[in-house]
Amino acid sequence: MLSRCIRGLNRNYGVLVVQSEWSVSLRQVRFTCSLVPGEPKGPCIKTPVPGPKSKHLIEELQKIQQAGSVQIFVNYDKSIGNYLVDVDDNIFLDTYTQISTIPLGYNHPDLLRSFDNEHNLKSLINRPALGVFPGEDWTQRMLNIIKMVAPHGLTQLNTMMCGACANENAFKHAFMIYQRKQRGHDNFTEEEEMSCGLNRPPGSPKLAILSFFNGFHGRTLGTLSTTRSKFIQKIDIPAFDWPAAHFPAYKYPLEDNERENRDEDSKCLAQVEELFTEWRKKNVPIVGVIIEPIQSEGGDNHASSEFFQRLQRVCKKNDAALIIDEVQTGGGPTGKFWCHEYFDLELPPDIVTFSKKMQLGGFFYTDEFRVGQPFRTFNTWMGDPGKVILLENILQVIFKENLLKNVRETGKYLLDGLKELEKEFSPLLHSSRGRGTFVAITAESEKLRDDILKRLKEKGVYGGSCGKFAIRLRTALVFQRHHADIFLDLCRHVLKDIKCGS
Ligand code: PSZ
Repeated sequence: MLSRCIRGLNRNYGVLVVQSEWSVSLRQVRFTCSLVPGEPKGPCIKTPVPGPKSKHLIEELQKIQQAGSVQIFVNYDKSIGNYLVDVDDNIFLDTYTQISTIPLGYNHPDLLRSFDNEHNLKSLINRPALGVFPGEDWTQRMLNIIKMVAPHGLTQLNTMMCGACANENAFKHAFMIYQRKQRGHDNFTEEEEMSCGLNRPPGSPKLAILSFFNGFHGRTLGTLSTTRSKFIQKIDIPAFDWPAAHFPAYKYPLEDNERENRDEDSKCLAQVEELFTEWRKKNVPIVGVIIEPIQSEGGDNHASSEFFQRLQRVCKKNDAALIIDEVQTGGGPTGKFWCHEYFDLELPPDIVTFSKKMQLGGFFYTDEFRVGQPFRTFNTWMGDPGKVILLENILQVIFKENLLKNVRETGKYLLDGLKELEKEFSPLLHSSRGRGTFVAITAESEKLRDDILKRLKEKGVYGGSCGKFAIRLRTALVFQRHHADIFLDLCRHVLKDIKCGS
């Protein structure tokens, strides 16, 4: 069926997909067991991308909103496992998974059954204001999530709507807890109560959150002040005047640049320390530091365990909350459930935020970061029981099928493959890096990076970009070696085509 599809493709659009290595990996694929039943054997492209149906739908949507970011319209009934099917019946191997959000691939059978049970269906359709009227099983569901995946030492959990919402509330906890420590108790003065209505101190105190250049923490008004990856995300929006430090920029391969990279850690940490001192002098203390375990939108920038351990010590010394933003890294793609588990921190982080693969936003935190009064961490929905039902099922599949092991093994295979490509096509590509299947490679230029991704898409693979020059993979946890073979083979084709100028 696939070869028919590919022959048709060549005839109609002149896209050369079939070459020798490609056929070899397809033969291998045929005998490989998939973690999601019913997957096709490989991608299959029948029209230019976007195809005529997608194009028409994009034009219709464009009439009612700026839809310039929409690439294709998707058929979510037909999409399956690691394969995304568009409305023109093109089948893509999806290595980007809705910006890293689909843990078990599309239409996983265990998730399709989530609402067969009447109780679960009723939990879905009667969406409660969770801060006021939770259902009888809500506490048990939260306890299940804590038991299964709470980061070590973090006993408290609040769910929210999205990643930005999680970070926004993490900042608020850092501020509220800092102020409580300053006062020594939980009561407010009349002056504080009155001045916050005017957005002025002492009720609205001058406090800061430190973030890192190239970090991404969301687009809501508070988090946007800590997001520093692309101007288009920030321009025209008023921002808090908050400090930023440099995130380490490592030289690759890591094993050949150990000393330089260690010096880079020290340079960045010295800057963080200086900022703490400077802002204290300005009477705007930094009370929280937010950081991604791997800077994702900003270019898949990694930092060493030592860097994170030392950063935690600096935070402790300055009485600032360490907020680890696991929105993109959390839920298993790095091969551990939380990426910060790799860092061997001396103490648990104060707050860990999540969203994406976890289905809804939220944050885990220590007892110390519990707020004294109700109605301070609050909004209408504060999460969604329907999403938590999906999350419980997802976690069960992750542990039952040992998907973190799959991620580590496939990830190693994928990274080795990228390193080979890097050698073969030097200097077009360099700096392959990653943990688990959370991998990236840097292209020689932005133009080349975009060209590779465009050609991959035309051959049936959706990949992602990040930073200025990087290609990143954000596969589902059910991405296996045979999927990696398809990705690597098609990359090789694309690079050969680019090299010989076709
Ligand atoms: O352009 C955008 O708005 C994008 S593209 C990818 C994201 C956002 N990622 C979201 C994200 C994240 O990667 C990290 C590390 N922290 C926070 C967020 C914000 O999550 P959402 O989008 O759910 O608000």
